[in-house]
Amino acid sequence: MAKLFRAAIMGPPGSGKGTISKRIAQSFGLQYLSSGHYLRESIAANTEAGVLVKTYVERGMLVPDHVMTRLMLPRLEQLSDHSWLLDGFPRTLAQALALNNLYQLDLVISLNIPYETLRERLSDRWIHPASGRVYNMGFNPPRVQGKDDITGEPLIQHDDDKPEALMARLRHYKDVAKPVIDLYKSQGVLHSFSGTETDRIWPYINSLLSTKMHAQPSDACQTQTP
Ligand code: G5P
Ligand code: MG
Repeated sequence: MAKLFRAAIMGPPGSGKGTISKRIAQSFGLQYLSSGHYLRESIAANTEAGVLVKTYVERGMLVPDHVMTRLMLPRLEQLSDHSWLLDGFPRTLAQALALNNLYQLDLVISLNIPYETLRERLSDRWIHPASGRVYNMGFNPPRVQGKDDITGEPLIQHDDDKPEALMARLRHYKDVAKPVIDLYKSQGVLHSFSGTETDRIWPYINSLLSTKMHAQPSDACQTQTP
């Protein structure tokens, strides 16, 4: 049996984690777990935890570590025979250490995208709430403005993409991510990608994954796109 492959993708809000994760999952058959998706699912279910989570997400604040680890780690336990990719988790050093106690990551992708690019992208992002399909009015607009391509239902904007919450998310990201990035750098699994366009970054990530998934253990490297 092929060795299991465990990866995570990090980056500020709007850096393309979701877009790139879906391409990785499709191209390499990894199970894809998005922290934002599970949080929104718990908000939609209106459980006690969901009501609490909503108060953080709405304000663009990080959900407490113990809530996040309780949300994410049991899902990984159910995937013990699968290769997987985490999007948006771990976000803090406490989360990374909790994950580290259970699993050694083979690869961590870190996306470095200029602030102005992030701001433009997120203020243009619209979602189909029932399916989670994401549209961008410039990058991948819906066929009919304001409507989901498949169902024709109305698109909405996340509360956490609205200007005030967005500023708070971008401000916090750097401070919180630094020790996590340092941890993965010290473990030799971190690969960083810089650029303003997902389509230009993707070929480098695709080629890295092709190499890593066929040749382990991985070596430390800082991959920079031109
Ligand atoms: P999320 O849901 O994890 P964020 O804040 O990390 O949210 P987000 O918004 O989901 O990040 P992304 O996944 O990095 O962004 O990016 P994306 O969705 O793929 O792309 C963003 C937009 O740009 C899309 O419209 C896409 O189509 C477009 N786009 C992509 N590439 C290009 C391009 O090349 N050009 C152009 N023009 N457009 C492009 O987390 C939400 C909240 O949950 C909590 C926090 O409160 C967080 O704010 N949370 C956690 N809290 C604590 N710990 C954790 N681990 C948490 N995880 C989530
Ligand atoms: Mg996302």
